[in-house]
Amino acid sequence: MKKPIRVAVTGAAGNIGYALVFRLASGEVFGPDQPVHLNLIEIPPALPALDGVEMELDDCAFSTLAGVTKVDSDHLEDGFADCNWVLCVGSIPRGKGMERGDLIRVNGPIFTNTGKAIQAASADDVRIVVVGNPCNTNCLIAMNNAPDIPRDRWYAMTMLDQNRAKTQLAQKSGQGVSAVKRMAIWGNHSATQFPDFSTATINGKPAPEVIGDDAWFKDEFIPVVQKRGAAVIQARGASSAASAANAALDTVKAANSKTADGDFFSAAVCSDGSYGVDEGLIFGYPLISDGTTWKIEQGIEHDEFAQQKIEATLNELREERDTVKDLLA
Ligand code: NAX
Repeated sequence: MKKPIRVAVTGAAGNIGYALVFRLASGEVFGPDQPVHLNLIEIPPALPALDGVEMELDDCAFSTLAGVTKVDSDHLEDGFADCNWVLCVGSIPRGKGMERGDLIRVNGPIFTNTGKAIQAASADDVRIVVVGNPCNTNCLIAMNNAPDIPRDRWYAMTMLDQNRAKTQLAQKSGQGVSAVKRMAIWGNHSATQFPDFSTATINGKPAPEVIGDDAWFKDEFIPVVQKRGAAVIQARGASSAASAANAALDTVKAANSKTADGDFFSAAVCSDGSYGVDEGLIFGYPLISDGTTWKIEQGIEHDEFAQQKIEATLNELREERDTVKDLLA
């Protein structure tokens, strides 16, 4: 029997956690022959709910689930012990009428401890996906509190934005979503993100050519993608959960496999200075993975419109970084 892959999920009894852990256990992500051990982490008041999640995992009788370890968030090193993947979901979600920026000081401190504990306890090959918002800056905090972990191991999630954008393009063009490729999300997972339609293709043709309506891209597509999270909150009275969990799994799959020739996927990673972004910021880029590490897609030319959008989201991330300066070790 293969050695189990150990996956830690923080906030495992929350809405996203509940939509995430069963799919992790089912074999969907790492394959039908690969056992998975789940380390489920919650704050102490949520541990009874976590017992219920474990019971339901038992009741699924997944052949790929090698075991479950439940850990309270006061013992994070136990939670991350020997983990190959850490999915940081646990945090306070954005409520109705609340902007992500408001969350930054509430959720930031969770991630100093997270970074330290991941460095102290996780497996040598650990990779981390930060979902909890503000995810770019939470990832920045955790990464800076774990200086011994190589920087290419850290991802903040912009895959949900990529998936939202792909669907908008598919629906507008009347094509299936798998016809849409090369959909880049630049910058912050926030309302300033830049969903870059200029690189997107539909059945191999440039999306702007296929759709042929510049005003639609600028006046509808971009705002719809940027504000989709707020629209879901408005409609559901709660933030995106199933689609967010799906995107977290898509991120793990994309990072863990070779990107198809000519395509890329979106995630926010530690900038090496590409495209004029400050080195060390966690910035959303188009990435090409070899299954272990990634490269930023190079050579994309941005017109003035795109440059302004990228500058705006970059400035927001600089401000967020300045707000949490005291938390960057
Ligand atoms: P829930 O409130 O349903 O669940 C969060 C869970 O985290 C709760 O069970 C809570 O007990 C737990 N938790 C809180 N602090 C913790 C800590 N220090 N350690 C461990 N667990 C802790 O929120 P949910 O809807 O699941 O959303 C979770 C996070 O995802 C939020 O920050 C939310 O804003 C963020 N999102 C990120 C998205 C992205 O694309 N990056 C999209 C969806 C979502 O908005």
